[in-house]
Amino acid sequence: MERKWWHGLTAYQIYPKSFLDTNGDGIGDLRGIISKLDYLQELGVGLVWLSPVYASPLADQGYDISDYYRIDPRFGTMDDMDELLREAKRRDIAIVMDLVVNHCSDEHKWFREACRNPEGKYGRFFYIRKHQRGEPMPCNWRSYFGGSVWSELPGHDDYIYLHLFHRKQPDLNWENPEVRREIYSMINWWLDKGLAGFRIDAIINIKKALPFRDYPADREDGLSSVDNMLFEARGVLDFLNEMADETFRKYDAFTVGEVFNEKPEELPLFIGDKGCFSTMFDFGETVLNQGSEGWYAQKHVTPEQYKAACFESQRKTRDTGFLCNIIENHDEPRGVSRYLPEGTCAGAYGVAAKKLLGGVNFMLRGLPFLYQGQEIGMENTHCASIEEVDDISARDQYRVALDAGLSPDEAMESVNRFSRDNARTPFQWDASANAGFSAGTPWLRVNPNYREINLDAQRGDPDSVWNFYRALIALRKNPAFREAVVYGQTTPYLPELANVMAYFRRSDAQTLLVVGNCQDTAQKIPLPGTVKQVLLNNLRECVMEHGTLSVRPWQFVILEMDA
Ligand code: TEU
Ligand code: CA
Repeated sequence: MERKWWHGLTAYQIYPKSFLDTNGDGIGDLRGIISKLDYLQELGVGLVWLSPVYASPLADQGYDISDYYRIDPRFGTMDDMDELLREAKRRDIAIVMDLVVNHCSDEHKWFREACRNPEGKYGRFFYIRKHQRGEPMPCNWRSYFGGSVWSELPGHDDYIYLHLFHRKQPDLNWENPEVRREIYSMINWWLDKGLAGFRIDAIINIKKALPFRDYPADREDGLSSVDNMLFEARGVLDFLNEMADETFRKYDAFTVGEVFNEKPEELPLFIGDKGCFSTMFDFGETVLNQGSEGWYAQKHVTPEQYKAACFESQRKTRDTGFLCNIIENHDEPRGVSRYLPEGTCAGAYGVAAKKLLGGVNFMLRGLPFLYQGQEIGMENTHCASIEEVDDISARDQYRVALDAGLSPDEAMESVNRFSRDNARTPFQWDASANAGFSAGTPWLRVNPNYREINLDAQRGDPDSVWNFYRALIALRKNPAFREAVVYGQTTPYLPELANVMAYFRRSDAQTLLVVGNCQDTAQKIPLPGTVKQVLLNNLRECVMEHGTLSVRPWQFVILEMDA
């Protein structure tokens, strides 16, 4: 495997709207990010992904872009962006932005033109079809946010257009070379500015299985998941390689794809040495227990399932490349609320368990990607009724649950577990009003637990979640352990030992043993050799006698073994 400039870094996702508001309008902004670059440096971050800050009506919080060449005034100005790039560079932090090109906003000039003249040049930028009211739609696909993927073209009762996501996110027609050229020029414009690369949104969706056709209905609404279409679509890699040749490859840019539904044999084509992306996210754990029914039917993930999914991802990438290891992002609940057994965060072992989850994930081979607030152990929030929920996906899932016969309370329970709002509540900087996020009214309610969980309280506490993450990042950066921590292969150790997640990371010269005891009871674990030193421990002591490691509930250790 070829070595790349980004391999040894620790990456961090910023959701700008919720990071830090500097002008009191309740919305996080670029100036807020600039003012926290020293913080990110102190934490040890080497690469930052910014969720979208482009001009946008924010129907899907910026994933609906109305101008790719402008910064939304709510986030700041292009001068702020340039300053951010400059200041980040001074601190050795690479900045990557979101690339959202499966769709744009219905307020983008291309779509406005298409509405003016559906048969003209810009009509061909989208999937627009002639259609009489009452006729069946060209296909019965369900949009990711609920309802048909087809909506009436504004201003025309005899045309419809395709949107796999919200109706304010019309899909761009990648089959049209003019669309692709526009996208590539835009990408190069940003790379010329000094951007290090992109996180590439929903990219697998750009290739549609054509001609449009129905698939078997899989819910009460009579529609069919887009997954069925994606499974059949062929040729997405032709688009992606063309894009990489025209853009990223010329700049040695860093790219991370948001790819679900890849076919196993395609993995090297995505992230191998000649792959179209540098890397992509490991969603192996994210998709656990996801069925076609919806959130309400989704069961809690057990530690055993979690372990098996991690090891499977490690196995399938060992000769191919790096995936990005995550426990959460802006589309998911908080990792600690999701993967730790119910009640753990609030219980006696909460802090230890949060560190354990962070540790077992961070130490896997790949690029560790933290999401803002993860480093202080931020948790899910709670909404009493659907009116308090902002997330369009959660609102749709509430309906899905009601349609399936659940009571409003039960439906809210599933919304509270999975709502994207969980990750989007403002960053908890300190114990002052609004967690120090804003002097105004935050756009989304601050999690009321901010008085206990905030950065300020954790900074000076050597036993805090934050100081633990800092130690993990420092270990990854330490040249003495780089070969094992960054490049060492992962080998599961005693995988059959229930609720214990243990693995080796081995380089030619070193063997590290990572052990996490994912349960409320102590456990004795045979040691596979002599321990040279304890590199990291989420508790104060580490008991090792007669070839046995005795771990306490939720204890996590990294041991250096005699090679
Ligand atoms: O998410 C894509 C998304 O919704 C996935 O969950 C989807 O299931 C996948 O594409 C299937 O192939 C991204 C963003 O992260 C999210 O915030 C946006 O709402 C969405 O795209 C639309 O841009
Ligand atoms: Ca602001």
